[in-house]
Amino acid sequence: MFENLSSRLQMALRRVTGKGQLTEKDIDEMMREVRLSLLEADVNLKVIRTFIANVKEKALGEKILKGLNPGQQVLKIVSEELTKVMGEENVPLKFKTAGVTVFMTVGLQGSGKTTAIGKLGRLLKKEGKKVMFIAADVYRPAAIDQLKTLGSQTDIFVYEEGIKKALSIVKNGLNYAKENNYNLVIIDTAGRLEIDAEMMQELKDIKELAAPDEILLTVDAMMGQQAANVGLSFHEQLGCTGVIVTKLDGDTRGGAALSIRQISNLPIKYVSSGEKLDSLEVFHPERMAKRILGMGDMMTLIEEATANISEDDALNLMEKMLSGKYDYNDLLKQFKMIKRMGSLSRILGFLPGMKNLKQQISNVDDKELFRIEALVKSMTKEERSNPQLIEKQYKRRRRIADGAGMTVNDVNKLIESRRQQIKMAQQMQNISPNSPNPQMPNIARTQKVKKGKGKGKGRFRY
Ligand SMILES: Nc1nc2c(ncn2[C@@H]2O[C@H](COP(=O)(O)OP(=O)(O)O)[C@@H](O)[C@H]2O)c(=O)[nH]1
Ligand SMILES: [Mg+2]
Repeated sequence: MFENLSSRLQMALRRVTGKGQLTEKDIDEMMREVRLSLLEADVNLKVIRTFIANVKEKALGEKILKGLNPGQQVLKIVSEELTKVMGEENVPLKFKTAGVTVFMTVGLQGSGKTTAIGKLGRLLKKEGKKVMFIAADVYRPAAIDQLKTLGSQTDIFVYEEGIKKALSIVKNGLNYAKENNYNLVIIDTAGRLEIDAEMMQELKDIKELAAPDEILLTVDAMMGQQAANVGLSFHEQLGCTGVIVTKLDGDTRGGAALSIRQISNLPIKYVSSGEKLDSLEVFHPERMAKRILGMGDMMTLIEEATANISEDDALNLMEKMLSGKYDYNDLLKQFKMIKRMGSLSRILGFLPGMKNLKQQISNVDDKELFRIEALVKSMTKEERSNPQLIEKQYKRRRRIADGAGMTVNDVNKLIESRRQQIKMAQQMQNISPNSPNPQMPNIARTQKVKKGKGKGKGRFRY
């Protein structure tokens, strides 16, 4: 996400962050580079001008230049202003307190409406909503099939009547939802490559009939500013309530998306960065700014971790590592956790300073996970739970390697990485500031607290 912009901006900022003292000239030079990187990312000109003016005004203040750590302060200012460009804070979706909440997505054809519906439905269903989709893109039979496929993947009912009048499908669909106690309906509408009056009228009619709580405009980040502007005419005519920026994984530009908030005043509510169902994220401007500037986004990572990994699992693994009982079954379990959160490279992207590393190792590392998984699966039950067996016997290592189509050397590496994992966990435990007695593992005390208060089930502490 924003990979190019991110590395350019970080480079520009490195001019000032390492310095003990800053001059106006330093700031000017840095800002020239910042401006270029924003231009290159296709951020709207007006947005760039305001951004640069604001950062300069603040950064050139006496206090900053003469203060402690001026570079870090400038970084903070850039981060705050970038946050402002993207809209200060997340604006959550609106739900009715009773009855059927209705969302509709609008946007140009191919901008990602249908895909976004599948992802959003999946997320909201996880949060406990009873979700139903209505297939109201009736101009291409393939569009209905696409929604039905998404419905079956997410186990969400799709109301459809094939190719009929969109308005009557929506009407019948909403009645069906009421009768069957759904509390959230998302309507998939048609788009065109260009805005046309007939389509717009149909959308207006659907809006009037369904009185949606959210009209979400999908904007394709890969299509640049021109497309963003065309997309915005939906807002002028329909009064949208929020934006879903799609295809942020496409990179190169994406700056158009960054400009949307300023141009339209519409809040970005979600961002999508892939074709897979789990690649939709709630948009938090501040966290995104930090991520772009390489300052990391631990909040999102922690939220995702707590949603996908239970406290018991995490504690259990940690305990096993500390006692050295961590075996190959546990290793597999950990991979499953990583997979539930997307991929290793995705996780790395959230960590401060990991962006460059991520680019270097991204795909390689996810492949590595699969290779290791294959090796573990080629072990017998006994070998998985008793790591010493394979450490002692070459014959076993040979068999495991052959079974997985790899070499004994690969098995040796796996043995070594298990050892390293245990060693690292033990070292981290010893240097933890919360551990006054290095001999006494933290984990034991954490568990006591947990039992005593009985709180925080399903979450784990940091
Ligand atoms: N790479 C990538 N592709 C996406 C994303 N969202 C949607 N797509 C793809 O974009 C194409 C058009 O999406 P679709 O949902 O059918 O757009 P619609 O015409 O607006 O409904 C499909 O091939 C999707 O798989 C995304 O975030 N990243
Ligand atoms: Mg569609």
